[in-house]
Amino acid sequence: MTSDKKNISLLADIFVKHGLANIVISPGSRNAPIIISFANNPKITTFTIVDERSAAFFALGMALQTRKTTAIACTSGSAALNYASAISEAYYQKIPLLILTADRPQHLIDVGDGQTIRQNEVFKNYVKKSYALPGNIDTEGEYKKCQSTINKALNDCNFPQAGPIHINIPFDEPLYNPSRESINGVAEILNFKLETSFNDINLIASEINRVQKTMIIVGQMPLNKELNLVLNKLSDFQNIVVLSETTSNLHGEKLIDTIDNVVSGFAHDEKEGFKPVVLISLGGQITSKMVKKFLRAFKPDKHFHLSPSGENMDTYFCLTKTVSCDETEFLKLVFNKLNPVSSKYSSSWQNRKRKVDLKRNEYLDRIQYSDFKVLDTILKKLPEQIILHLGNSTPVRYSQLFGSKKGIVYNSNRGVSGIDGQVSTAAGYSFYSDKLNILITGDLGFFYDSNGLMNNYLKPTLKIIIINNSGGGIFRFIPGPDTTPNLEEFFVAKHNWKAEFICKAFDLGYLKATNQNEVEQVLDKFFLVKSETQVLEIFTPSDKNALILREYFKVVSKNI
Ligand SMILES: Cc1ncc(C[n+]2csc(CCOP(=O)(O)OP(=O)(O)O)c2C)c(N)n1
Ligand SMILES: [Mg+2]
Repeated sequence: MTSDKKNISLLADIFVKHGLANIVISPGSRNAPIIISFANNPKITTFTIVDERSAAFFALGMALQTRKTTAIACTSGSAALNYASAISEAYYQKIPLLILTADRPQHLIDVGDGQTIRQNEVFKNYVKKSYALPGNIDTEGEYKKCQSTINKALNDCNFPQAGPIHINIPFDEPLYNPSRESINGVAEILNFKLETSFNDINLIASEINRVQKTMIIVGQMPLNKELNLVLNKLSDFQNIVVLSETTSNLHGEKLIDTIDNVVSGFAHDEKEGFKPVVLISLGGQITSKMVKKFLRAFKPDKHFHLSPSGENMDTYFCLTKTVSCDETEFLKLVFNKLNPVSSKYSSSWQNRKRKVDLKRNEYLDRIQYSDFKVLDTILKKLPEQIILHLGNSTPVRYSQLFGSKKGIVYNSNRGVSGIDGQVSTAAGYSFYSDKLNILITGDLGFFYDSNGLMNNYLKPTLKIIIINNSGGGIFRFIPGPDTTPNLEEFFVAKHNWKAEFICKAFDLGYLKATNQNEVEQVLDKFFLVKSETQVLEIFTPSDKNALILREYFKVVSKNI
């Protein structure tokens, strides 16, 4: 069974022929043809989530985990606008999301009809492309045009690099009529291969061979074992240092994966010595504000950015050239052209890292119960082979101080760093994942997206840890807010909220801890329970956290 609206029936048919299977639909009337065409197609798995903002983040998490385009569909009006924050995250994190918004026919826009806004291209600033389907496809010409628009849109979701695509679809009434005959579309699947330029390979290899100090910095990336291998091999060169973050999903003995620890310890007069001459960057957002500040102040002579889509990401305001390439293939070919260069550059970074990481451990052994101590305890007790979702604000930033652990896949909405979709994203990611999925979120991030629990798809392998420090603790730490009279009320948004009854409302397991002993006791139990989705709320002393973290950065930079 499908809808009698041929445009959407054709889309559902071609969606399947592109090898796609998942769609998250929010209830409504104008999108009834989408519900009928997708929910009754045995080859499509259709999820229903009421809150469109949460539905879009759920789909984003699912697309991230399946590495396949996931669709979302909603009715007309403000429903569509609720997709915006997840769409912007998908855009900057390069995640394939197909956005289907049902709309009124053009003649019903701005004439006082209910639930009607100007939806065409409504997301144009943060989608790769916006399309609109014709309302009717009765002629051969209209049919062909609709089919080619659908194929273009589905291919655009992944080539040359993944991202969100919007299709706005007008439906006239009646909306609920089924049709027994399905439309048989033709899928045109692009077979896209990124060309690697040998000139660029030679250029970059000769630059590296020419200088004593090359830095490779890796932003957010999905797990990629081949990339991890070639970067580890590159980190063996004396003149190359490889900087990564937990969200880079890389692991290796010589990778500098605690960037903030190392850079925060640089005395002003030694920064010139640690700066690179040649900088190569790849991947998405860099979380460390410190390294951005360092490289913007101590600019390399040359900066090359590797990007499949050829985007000009001039993060350090000294970009020399963007190289369109598959980063892994490209670095492998560069590696084959490198000569050993005698240099102290890599060892100077390695030595510094060893020293500051030691200081970190000494400091952690003697501090009192606090966010920092709790994160240390959680990270030490994490089971192996898990998916770790890191909330924005302090959870993802604390993780950078500890470095990456082998066997853990790290996710975080670092595309635009919003705190508005963390629970929904983890829920969507964990749906098809066969691993334990653990989300570490701040309290405001949890309460903001507690609607992420408002669906019937929560897996028992999803565990949520809330670090409840009674507000936006980050604002007590960063310079600025505490110089104003508005810190606690308008920056931290101080509160006394607790998650217990939200968990009861959604029938989830709930545990809490209020001191170090309780945290240590409850964690082992928490990670072992596989029978239900659980929330562990850890209450920390809001007045101590910032002092302890500020003191930490003083300690790691003293007498180093
Ligand atoms: C959607 C959205 N609104 C506002 C912000 C600004 N912001 C950044 S961090 C933060 C506080 C987050 O508090 P919490 O989740 O408790 O984490 P904590 O700072 O305590 O670690 C806010 C409001 C944001 N990043 N995203
Ligand atoms: Mg907080």
